[in-house]
Amino acid sequence: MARSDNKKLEAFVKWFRSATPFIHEFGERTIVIAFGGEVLTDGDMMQLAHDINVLVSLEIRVVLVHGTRPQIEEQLKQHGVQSKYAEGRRITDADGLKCVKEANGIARMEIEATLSTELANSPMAGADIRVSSGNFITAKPFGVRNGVDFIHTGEVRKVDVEGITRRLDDDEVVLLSPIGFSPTGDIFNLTLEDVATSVAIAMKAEKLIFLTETMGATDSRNKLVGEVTALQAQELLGSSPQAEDIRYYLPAAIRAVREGVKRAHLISRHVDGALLIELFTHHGIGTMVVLESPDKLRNATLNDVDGILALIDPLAERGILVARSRESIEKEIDRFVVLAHEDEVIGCAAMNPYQGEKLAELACLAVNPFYRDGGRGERILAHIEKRAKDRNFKTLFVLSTQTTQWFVERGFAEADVNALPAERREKYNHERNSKVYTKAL
Ligand code: 1C4
Repeated sequence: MARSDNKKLEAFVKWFRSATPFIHEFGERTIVIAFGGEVLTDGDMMQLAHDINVLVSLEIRVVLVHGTRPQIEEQLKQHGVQSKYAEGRRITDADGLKCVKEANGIARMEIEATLSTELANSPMAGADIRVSSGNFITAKPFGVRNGVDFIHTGEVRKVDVEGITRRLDDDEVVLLSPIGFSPTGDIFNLTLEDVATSVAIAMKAEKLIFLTETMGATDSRNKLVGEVTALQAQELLGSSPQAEDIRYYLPAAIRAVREGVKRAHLISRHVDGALLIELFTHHGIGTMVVLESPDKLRNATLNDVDGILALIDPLAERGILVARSRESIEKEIDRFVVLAHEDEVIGCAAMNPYQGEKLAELACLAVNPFYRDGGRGERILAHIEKRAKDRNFKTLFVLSTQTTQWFVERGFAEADVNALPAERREKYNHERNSKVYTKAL
């Protein structure tokens, strides 16, 4: 076997093992996956079916909600029906409703056909996915708003939790269309995000996932935002322009986590395997909305030593941090704080006290590259500053070779090596030639 093949196999084994905690976590939990009708028109449904098949094989309870925008547009065009919009919603009149019914029928049939694939020599071999659709959504009219009658455009009124639960208990995948029925037998055209969010909330889903056209929500500099609390997501909507579908999905994600869904994700449908990356790797892709940040800043314990080493060793190799042995960290563990993202150490720092001179050193400051630029470094710094102040230290100092500007921007000023406490001065590594910065507390 070629060496490169060996490497690929090693990587595969490593990845598979690292996915185990997620497989344990999501098994038998409910995940709602919402995707626009574009997945069908662009020919990406088979790719998505492969990933859904993986989830089903891991006994994850899957509810799919599909959109139909391009299918409805096509039907309207074919039937010469004019589209009318108000308040960002389609007004569905009698002719429009005929098109909505046809579009939903076509979309649903195509999805069911794809999920029924069992081709040998393909990831769907032996899949045997049973799909269940039905009248699980009760709807009410959107009504007359600002004088505009939305006629057959509606909103979710009730979700048949018991009915969906029974289907999921029977190991079926539930497929929902963005239409609902009223007790009077009327049909209403609903939005994909309303159905997906209402179902995720009603089913107390573990996750609500929207497959999006872009990578996710962006900040004011157009940079992808990885993880946000509901409050931060709300602020983003007010302060940063978002792609069109994100403008619909982000408020839906906020609503979902505020009403009990554990996490809501916005991930690109254009990345092959996006669903699997999001669910089975530590860092995922796209934007994740949570109610509160799972980051906890706390004193380190001996259980954190492996995590601290994993974080700082690569930085020490590059000369950014000073190398530290496991023993030295264990011995001085009381000086360390860690920022933990659930069980993963994603940031750390230590405070070295020089009691006599009332000076404290901020050392070993690091944040996992994936989590940078989210204010975490600043949060750790503020914590160490407070800790030093509470213990009556008058000045905080740092030694740095490559991060000097970061400290200057946070109130530190360059100082002479002589500003260091005598004990620290003796240990100063002249070969390293680090710069010294101080900040009065
Ligand atoms: N210079 C200037 N700005 C920087 C920067 C740098 N090297 N690195 C990041 N930034 C900027 C970002 O561009 C961003 O700017 P923006 O977009 O807000 O305008 C901002 O900082 C992000 O700030 P944040 O609050 O979101 O912070 P995080 O990204 O969460 O974390 C760290 C900032 C610097 C902690 C992070 O980038 C990191 O882990 N870097 C690698 C490790 C590092 O440089 N740590 C600082 C070490 S100095 C050593 C020791 O071992 O004790 C060496 C001792 C010796 O003898 O030399 C220390 C203290 O640990 N000393």
